[in-house]
Amino acid sequence: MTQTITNLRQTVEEVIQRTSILDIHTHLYAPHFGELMLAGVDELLTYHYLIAEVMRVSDISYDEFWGMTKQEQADFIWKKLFIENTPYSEACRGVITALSRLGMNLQTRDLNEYRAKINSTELSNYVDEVFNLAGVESVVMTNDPFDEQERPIWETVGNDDPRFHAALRIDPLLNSYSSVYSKIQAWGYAVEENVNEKTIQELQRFMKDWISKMNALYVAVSLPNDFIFPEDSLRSRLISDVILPVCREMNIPFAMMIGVKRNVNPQLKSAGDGLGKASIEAVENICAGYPKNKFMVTMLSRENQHELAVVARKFRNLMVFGCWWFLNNPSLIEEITTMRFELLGNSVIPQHSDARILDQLIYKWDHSRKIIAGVLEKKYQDLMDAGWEITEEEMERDVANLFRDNFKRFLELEL
Ligand code: FIX
Ligand code: ZN
Repeated sequence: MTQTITNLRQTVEEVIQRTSILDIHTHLYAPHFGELMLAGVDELLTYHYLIAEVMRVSDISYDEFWGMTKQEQADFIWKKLFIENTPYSEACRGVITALSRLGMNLQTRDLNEYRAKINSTELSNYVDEVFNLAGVESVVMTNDPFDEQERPIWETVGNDDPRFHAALRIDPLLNSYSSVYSKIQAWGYAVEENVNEKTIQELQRFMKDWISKMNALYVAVSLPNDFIFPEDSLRSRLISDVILPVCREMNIPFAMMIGVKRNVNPQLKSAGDGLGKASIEAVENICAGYPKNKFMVTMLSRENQHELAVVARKFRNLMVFGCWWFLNNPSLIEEITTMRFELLGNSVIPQHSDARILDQLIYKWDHSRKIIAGVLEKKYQDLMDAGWEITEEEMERDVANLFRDNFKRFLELEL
C-alpha cells in the first residue's frame, strides 16, 4: 500500500489534469483534409450552438444573417452575445475559456486583436498546441463517405496522422437510403433501390471496403427520437442484415446516437436540430438480440439517461458514452456522471467533446475535466468515510479507464 492521500481534492485534480484523453467522438479533421479542418476565432464564434443563441437576442432576419460572410457573422455574434450581453451560457463561456487559455487578454474585448493573434499561428503547430493545452492525445473524427469534399481524400491519400482516428458515419445509408443508393451503384456496387439479397451482399461489401479504407474504429449513426428496433422498416433491415453482420465480422462496435429531431427549425440550418425522448426498448432489443455485437450508445434526452444506465447493467456488450450536445452543460454533466458512476462504477466513457472546431477541444475538456474531478472526489470521499483508503495509483488507473482505456479495451485495441 502506497502513501495515504492527505489532500483528496488536490490529488484527484492533479490526476485528472495529467491523464491524457482519447476523445472518442468529434467532428474534427486532420490538417490534410484541408478546408474540412476548422480552427480559429471566427469558426469558434460561428459554432451552430452560438448561432441559435444569437437569434434569441437580435431581430435580424435569417436571410440577412446567412447572407453575411463568416467574419461578419462572427463580429455580429461577438457584439450581440459577448458585448451587449454577458456570455455565461455554456457555449459562450466556452469561447472565453478557449481564448483565455490561448493567452488572449480578455480585458480588451477586442475581437480583431484575438483574430490577428490566433490566425498568425501555423496550422500544423497549432494542432499540437491545442491538443497539448486540452490534454488530448488523439481524437476520433466523424467520417462520411457520402460527403463529396471528404470522399476524394479517402480515395487518394487516406489518413496516417496518428492524432486523428476514423469512425465510419453512415447516416445517409440508414436514414435516407433511397437518395444514396444510386451513388453507391456509381461507385461500383450492384445495389438496387429495392433491397434484395444481392443488394444486401453488395452493401456489406461497401461497408467492409470503407471500414478498411478508413481503418475505422467503429461504425456510427445518429438516430431520431422515434427510432424503434426491430421494426418492419428499411432502416431496421439494413441494421440487422448489413451493419450488424459486418461489425461483428470486423469486430468493431456500432455506435448509436439516439434522440435527435433534425430540422425542427430549418431556417436555422445546422443550428436547427432539436431532441426528443426515445424508446429505450430499441437499445434493450438490439443488445439482447445481438450478444456477439458491441454497441456504443449515447442518448440526447435527459429523460433517457437513467434507463440507459440501467440497460448497461444488463448487457456488457453496451458501452454508454458522453453527455451529448444539449446535455453538454455543467449541471447536466454533473448529474448524469454522478448517476452513471453510482450505477456503473468505472465502466463508462463519461464524456466526448463533439468538437467541430479544433480550439473547442480546450474548453470542452477544461470544463468536463473539472466536473468529472468533482464527481470522482465525492465518490472517493464517500468510500474513504466508509473506511476504504484509496491510493494515487488506483486513482490513476480509474481516470485512465474513464479517459482512454475503457474505450480501448471495449474495442480490443492495445492499451
Ligand atoms: O450527429 C452528431 O454527431 C451531432 O453531434 C452533430 O451533428 C451536432 O450538430 C453537434 O455538433 C452536436 O454537438
Ligand atoms: Zn457529433
